[in-house]
Formats: sequence, C-alpha cells, structure tokens
Amino acid sequence: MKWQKNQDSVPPFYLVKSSEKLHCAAVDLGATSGRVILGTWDGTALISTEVHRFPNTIRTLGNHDYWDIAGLWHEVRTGLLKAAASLPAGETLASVGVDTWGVDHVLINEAGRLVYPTHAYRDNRTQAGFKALKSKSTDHARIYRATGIPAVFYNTSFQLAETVASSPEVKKLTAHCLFLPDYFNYLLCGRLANEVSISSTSQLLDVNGAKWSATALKHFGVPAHWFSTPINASTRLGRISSIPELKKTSVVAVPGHDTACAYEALPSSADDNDLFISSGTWSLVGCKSPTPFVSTAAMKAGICNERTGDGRFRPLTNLIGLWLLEGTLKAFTERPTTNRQWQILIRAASKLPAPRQLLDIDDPAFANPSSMKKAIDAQLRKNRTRPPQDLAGYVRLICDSLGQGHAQVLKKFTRLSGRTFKRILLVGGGAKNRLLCQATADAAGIPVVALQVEGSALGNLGSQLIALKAFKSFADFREKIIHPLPSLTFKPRSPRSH
Ligand code: LFR
Repeated sequence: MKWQKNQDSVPPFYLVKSSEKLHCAAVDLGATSGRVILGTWDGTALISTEVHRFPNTIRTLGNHDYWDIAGLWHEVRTGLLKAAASLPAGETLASVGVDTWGVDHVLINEAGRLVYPTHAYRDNRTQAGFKALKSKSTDHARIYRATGIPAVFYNTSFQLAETVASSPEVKKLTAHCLFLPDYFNYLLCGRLANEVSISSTSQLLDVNGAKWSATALKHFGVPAHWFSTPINASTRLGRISSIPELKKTSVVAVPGHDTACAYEALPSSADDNDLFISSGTWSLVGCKSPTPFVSTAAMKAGICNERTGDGRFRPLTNLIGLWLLEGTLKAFTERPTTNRQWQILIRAASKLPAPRQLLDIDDPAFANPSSMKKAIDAQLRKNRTRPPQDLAGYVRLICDSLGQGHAQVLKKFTRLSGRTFKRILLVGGGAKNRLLCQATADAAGIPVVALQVEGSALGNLGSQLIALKAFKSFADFREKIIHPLPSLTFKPRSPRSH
C-alpha cells in the first residue's frame, strides 16, 4: 500500500440531512484504561454517553515492556459495535475518531504487517540514549532548536534509535512508522497517514513547520521514508472497511494525541491568560501559543512544543501525575473502586495535617518502579522523613506534592511567556480529586477551575463534528457546546506570590 493511496477516492460521508442527528464515536485510549464514547449532536446539544470502558496495562515479556495491540484493537472493535447497537433503529454512526497517549508507534511493512513489537514508552531500553543526549549539551540544544522537544526518556526518537541499533534488520523490513492512533485509523479504513499532533510528540518533527526534521532523523538514525507529511486533524480518511457492520461509518483523523484533544475541549478566555493542566497518569501543564518556546531557558525548563490538530503550538511540560497514586494503590489490598469509596478516601486524606516534607516528584526512581510505595518510602527515608501510616496518608502526600509541582510549572511559564496567568483550567481524572485541585490552587495562588468532563473524548468528538461540517472550527465548537461546562472552582486558601 502506498502513502495517501486513497486520498482522491475517499467516499463521501454517509449523507446526513441537516435535520438529522449526528452520531460520532470517540475512541480514547489511555495507558491505564480506554473508553469509547458515543456523542450525539442534534443541532442544539451534544449528548455523550460512555458505551465501553476497559482496562489497559503494560505487558512485560523477558526484560521488556509492551502494549497488547491486538487486545486494544479487540476493545476498539467491541466498543464501536456497542456504540452502533445503542442507536435507535435506522440511525447510523456517522464517524469515528481515535486518540491515544503520545509517542508509541508500530512499524509495518508494505503489506501493513507488523515487523516489530510495540514497546511501551516506559520500557527502560531508551535510558542509555536519553542519558547520552542529555549529557551532550550541544547536541541536545541542536535537537531542541530543530524539534522544540527536549530529551524526555520515552520520546519516539530514543525508541526508534534503540530499535534500529539493536535490530538493524528492522530498517530493511519497515515501510511505514505509524503512531498508535494512525495505526488504528489504518486498521479501520486502510488509509496510511501521520496526523500532526501525535507526530509532534516524537521529537522528530520540525518545529518550524509541519514537516519532519532532517536534523533529528539523521541524529537518531531514523529513515525519513518511514513517515509521510503530517496531515491536520479533522481530515476524513475514508470509510470503515474492516468491520462489515460499520461500512457506512467514516474514519476521521482527530488530534491523535489525547492531550491535544483535551486542550481543544478547554474553554480558554479570550485574553489567553489561562494555564492548562491535563491531569491523569501524567500531569501535562502548559498553555496555547502562536509561536514555540525554543530558548535555552525553555529547554532547561523541559518545555515540549507539541502541536494542536491544526499545527499550532501547545507548549507544555510533563510531570509524573497520578501515576504516583495509581502505583501506590497496588500496595494496599483495601483500595477504592467506586466513586463513593474514592470520595471517602479523599475526604480522609484532606483531614490529615499537611505533610512536613513533600516528594521530589521529578525523581527518576518513580518512572517505572516495581513498587511505587517502596520508591516513595525510600525517597522519604533518604530525607529522614517517616513514610505515611496508611493509604490516606499517601494520598495526602501525593496530592500536595503534585500541587506544588503544578505551581512550580506555573512559575516557569510565567517567566518564559511574560504572561500573568489568572486561573488554571484543569481537566482529566484529576478534576474529580478535590484534594489535588485545592492543593494546586493553594500552591499556585490562583483559582483552579476543574472541568467535570472527559476532555480528550470531547475534543475528539469536536474534531469529528468539524469534519462533518456541523461546526466551522474548534472556536465555534467551544462557543456553541462547551458553554458553560460543568465545573468546580477551587480558590487559593493561602495566597502566595509566584
Ligand atoms: C498522556 C500522554 C502525555 C505524553 C505521555 C506519554 O496520556 O499522552 O501527553 O507525554 O502520555 O506518551
């Protein structure tokens, strides 16, 4: 199959008269869970329903970590069929879009067959390359100037460099590198394309345009022909060809990166004075910007100039996030499973006294430990602090530490952008965690508006509805749909200067 082969022959959308409802399915895959959300736009309101949710996890084989791609595809298929089955008789799913976490990818040959297993980004195979680039400041600065992405241990760049170095034959076998959302789009409709937002997480895209960086590809030894010119989101790729029951459904390339989708869902103020936090397994903290931040100071601050689905910039920095809590929970047999149990635990944690010593959340020991609780305890002991006595104590410690981490990033962005951020818009699983939201507001000294929506799924649906011509742009979508979004506001309790 050739790149963009079907481009001129994309069949029209399943025709929907303007008086009809539009049904779209957002497939949103995260590192710890995935979901399929059905969105129905009737011309006045967008109703979204979760039709399928499933766990996702890294699978270890030997000394390496992988994703179960076939298992994920099975869940995507199941979710889409459930979405279609839930529609009133005679109504059809107009479109589907897929977003996932960043950086991970498949390598396929001309026939579309996998030529290498998909490693999970936490696999430690990238550590050597990552450390080497970090220690060579001239090379690091050159790659940063070229791509706008600093050395982060999981970048696609380090992964591909390691693949090519450890298995040189892969170079001959591979025809295309597709990021995970690109691959699911390909499985659905047979169209090969690299979408721009997910491509921007690789550290291989040129920061000065929507093209691949020759400098970075050469540095990491990655063949340029593995990639095609990135396409913008809200592009129709074709109809579903692999699931006969859904052959009328179109596949839309949405912003493939979940964080890019979440950004599009945020109702930012016109003066651009909002800091964004997408709070989940990771805490992604950043803002929108017409231009990238590529100074040495930005590199040192770890600013990743990732892209929106239309190629603009969303400079952000990545903190460890609720991975700390997800990992710690595994050490406790009595852990919350329902919403109510979570609320009880968070309330108990809120009542505890503030920890005397917070965690250094940048500690590399937290990246992929065999026991997160032990890794936390070890850091505390090193600082001569006694570990918490129970789960509530860990919840308190983690939320306060993340709150402080968020506030430190606010300071960096204030310095680098010269803007005065007036509020923080927080979306994702963390928006349900009142303790985390309050800790962030207290440490940052500005209000946190916690949006009670599935941000990535909402942005994903928005991109499909733009492709279906129900909206002109994300600005139009936000204005008509997202006002007012259900939210909770947390005011800072002890104003601090920042
Ligand atoms: C969040 C996320 C982050 C990315 C990390 C690894 O799901 O996409 O944005 O940095 O996963 O890919």
